[in-house]
Amino acid sequence: MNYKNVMPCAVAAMLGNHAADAAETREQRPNVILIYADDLGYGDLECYGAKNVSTPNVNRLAGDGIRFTNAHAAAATSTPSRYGMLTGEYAWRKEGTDVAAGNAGMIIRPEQFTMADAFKSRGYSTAAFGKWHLGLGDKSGEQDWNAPLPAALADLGFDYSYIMAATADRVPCVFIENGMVANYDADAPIEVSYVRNFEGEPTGKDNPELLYNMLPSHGHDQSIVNGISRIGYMKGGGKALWKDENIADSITEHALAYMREHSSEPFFMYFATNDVHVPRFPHERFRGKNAMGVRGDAIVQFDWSVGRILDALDSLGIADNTLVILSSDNGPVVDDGYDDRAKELLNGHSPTGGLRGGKYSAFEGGTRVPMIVRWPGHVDKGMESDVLVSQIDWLSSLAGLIGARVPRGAAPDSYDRLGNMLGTDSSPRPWVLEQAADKTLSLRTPEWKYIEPSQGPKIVPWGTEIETGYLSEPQLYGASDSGELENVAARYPDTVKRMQEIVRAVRGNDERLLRQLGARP
Ligand code: NG6
Ligand code: CA
Repeated sequence: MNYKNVMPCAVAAMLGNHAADAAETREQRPNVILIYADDLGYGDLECYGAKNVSTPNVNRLAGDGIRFTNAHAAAATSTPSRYGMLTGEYAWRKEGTDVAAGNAGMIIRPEQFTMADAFKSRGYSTAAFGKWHLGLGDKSGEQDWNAPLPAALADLGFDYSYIMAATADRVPCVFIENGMVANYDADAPIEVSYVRNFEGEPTGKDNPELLYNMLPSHGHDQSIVNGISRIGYMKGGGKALWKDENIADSITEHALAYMREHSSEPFFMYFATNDVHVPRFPHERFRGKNAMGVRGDAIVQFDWSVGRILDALDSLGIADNTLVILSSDNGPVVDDGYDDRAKELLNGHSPTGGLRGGKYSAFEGGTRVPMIVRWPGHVDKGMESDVLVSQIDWLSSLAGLIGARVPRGAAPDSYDRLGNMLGTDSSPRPWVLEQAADKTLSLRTPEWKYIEPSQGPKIVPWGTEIETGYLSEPQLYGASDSGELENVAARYPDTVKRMQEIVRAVRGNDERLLRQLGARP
């Protein structure tokens, strides 16, 4: 039995009922809200055992739904993970899907089918808020940030968007609303370059005296906005420039306004927070209360955003008709390039919840993430599931839920595993595939974790001190060895061979081989 209910009740009987429900709900069109945190680790929430931080709103969500303990992002960094989740195609299949610059051109191309397209095709209103990090405009480096961008989220199925182009540590430091800089300041035209600085503009490297809010620890020494230096160069922006302390408020308020406006029609909302990515600079009202310093404060700020959304669902009377999914794009990192003392102040907290590695790595810390699903009346309350699931399946599963048709050839890596998501089917996905920062692939099954041989360095080379998990020979760890400490590849050559064959079949898109191996999800 893979499902545990923390409340004593007849789980088996309920699963039976739910199987029937599942068929019915396929014809329904609940609102769907995807709350997607940035760099939030498997162990970073109170209901996942976090120390020193309380996350009452996320606890409430988990208490009303299913908390997954074996859920995986498709990649250990943002851009490829989000690409996979929103398109249902592994990012390593496509060039140019590594961590994107702030002036990257649109990485998901307009003709590609996305999760938002699935919702649109069924008459939903759709919106995206917060971190985007999948490129904007037609071509990298050629955007005119002072005019509407020719290729933006509307081309990917989002009717409305209020987003950050990349991450808070990358220029341009402005919100973009429906393809145009929000609050645009005509007196301060915007220019962006990832190659050279603009004449006369200060940088963190040359003008550290201007860094009144935060200092970099590695990288992040280029243009200065709000007393914090970033990756990339920008000029102008004026009153459109964001203040880091207001980012959570800004995206949350925009999301709430959208929910109010669309509460009487089915909507899909992708709510991608800036928390808890660097630079961590939460609002004053969250500051100084946490033993872990700003990283803890950012987790609390994330929880606050979650609470605002849940409260809005209640006050609008649409909570029962809304499926909420909460997760993270990749595993955690402590020092990710700013001197915010996150590492010194952990005070016994393990952001990965004891898993090895972290963001960027092939070890479990890179891709095992929190995942909570709530849908009152359809998903049982207070459940815990250790079923193996991957974000790559969300597109097809949600399409299945609302009766959307995935066009032939689209979302090639996404399988409809709605039953896992709603807790009606406890059979695990036979495997999930995970991509590390250098594209080393790992294969996780319920019993094993295999990491393919690769040549990279043992430790992430740019100062975060995370173990990559790269090794020039195959690695195999038993599922019970959750710390991935004992490589047993030499002892189980047949298992290694089988896992390698599955990886080969997936890489080669070889459905027949997958079937032969009895490993089709
Ligand atoms: C790295 C950045 C890191 C972070 C990451 C992307 C440096 C030294 N490090 O290159 O700070 O921005 O990229 O994070 O520049 S992600 O969560 O968006 O993938
Ligand atoms: Ca991330």
